[in-house]
Amino acid sequence: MKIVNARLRGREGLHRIELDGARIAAIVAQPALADAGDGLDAAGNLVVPPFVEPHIHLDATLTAGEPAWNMSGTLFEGIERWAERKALVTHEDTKTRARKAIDMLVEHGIQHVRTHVDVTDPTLAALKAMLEVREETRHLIDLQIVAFPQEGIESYQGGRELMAEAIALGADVVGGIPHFENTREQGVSSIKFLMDLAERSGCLVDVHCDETDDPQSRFLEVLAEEARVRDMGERVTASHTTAMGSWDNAYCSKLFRLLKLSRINFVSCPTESIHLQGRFDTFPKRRGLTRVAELDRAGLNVCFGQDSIVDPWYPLGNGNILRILEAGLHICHMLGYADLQRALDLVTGHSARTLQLGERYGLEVGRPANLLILSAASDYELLRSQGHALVSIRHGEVLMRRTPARIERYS
Ligand code: 17E
Ligand code: FE2
Repeated sequence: MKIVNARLRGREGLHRIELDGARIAAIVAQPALADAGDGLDAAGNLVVPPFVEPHIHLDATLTAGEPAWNMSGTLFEGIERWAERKALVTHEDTKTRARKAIDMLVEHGIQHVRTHVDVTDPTLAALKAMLEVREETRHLIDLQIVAFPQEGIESYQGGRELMAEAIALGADVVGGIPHFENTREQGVSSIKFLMDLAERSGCLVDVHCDETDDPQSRFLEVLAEEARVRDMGERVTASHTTAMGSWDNAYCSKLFRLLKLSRINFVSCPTESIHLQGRFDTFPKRRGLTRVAELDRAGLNVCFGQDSIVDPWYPLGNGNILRILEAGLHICHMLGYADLQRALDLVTGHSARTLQLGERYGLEVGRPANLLILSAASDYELLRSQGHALVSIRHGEVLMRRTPARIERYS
């Protein structure tokens, strides 16, 4: 298969991309072709590697209102409502809902996904279901499973054992939730425990860290320091870190030095955080997001995720990561010219680095033949037009094709 008239980010002119089975065989500059022949015609639009979903909870997806709605809109009520739904979770129920959500992701050009699966359940029913989904959907996505202790590692009965069992069963990533543990000390010891577990097992780390407006929540420094001394930074991710929006500049100026030394990754879920945070404020009201632009300017790796699709924490969502990108750029004051030129980094290359995809990702000869044809010729124009992935190619074959809406004008 070949794609012609492809525009590539950061390169002049148009290109032909040749796929040999499941690999990219050649990328060659070529003037515009009026007739695409037997090639797929990108028509001068961008061709990029697949979108990445670096942070989602597929085990909780499509459960909003079951059995009750989150009426306060807080993270903590979300956790309570989920605990009620979790009691009803079955193997088949989890698989059915996760498969529906994966279809939504696929339809928006996502081929790499990291999902947090709640392991604070003595039966580990959701985890066992998601391990099967990971294998059954390999033709659609590459799925990383995080062992995520929603109700705590130290604060939940048997939390440590459940985490270790989840990793032994085949989870890819060790999670955590230090700001939810009952005490500061438990938060700290949970991080030491999970970093030990990751080091022993060779797993990656992705911690829900400081997902609160409480400026006293300061577990990020603990996670970053653990990553630094163990030299594991690139394999470690801090998700949410919304308290950073409430920490003062003096603290952040010291903290950023450590963050840079540690080289850990960051995920922000802007639609989720603007909805869940700021809930204890009247006015002025905090935005409740981490310092995305500032992390980025400091040279740290930061990307955007969806977090939820219709669950106890967030009632909306349709799988479209570009919706998250658009909202995030607004909320984080990143609609300046320079940010618009490279906005897709936040849902492609930066996220791939967070997931440590390495040579399994990217438009380069020899790498997997996974790519998207988009509906616009630049990052800026894709955002402005609220464009889409029109074609998603995986393992050298067309996985998804979207026909844009057609508008008829009568005057
Ligand atoms: N659980 C959690 O602790 N935080 C979230 N944002 C979601 C689940 C969606
Ligand atoms: Fe999350």
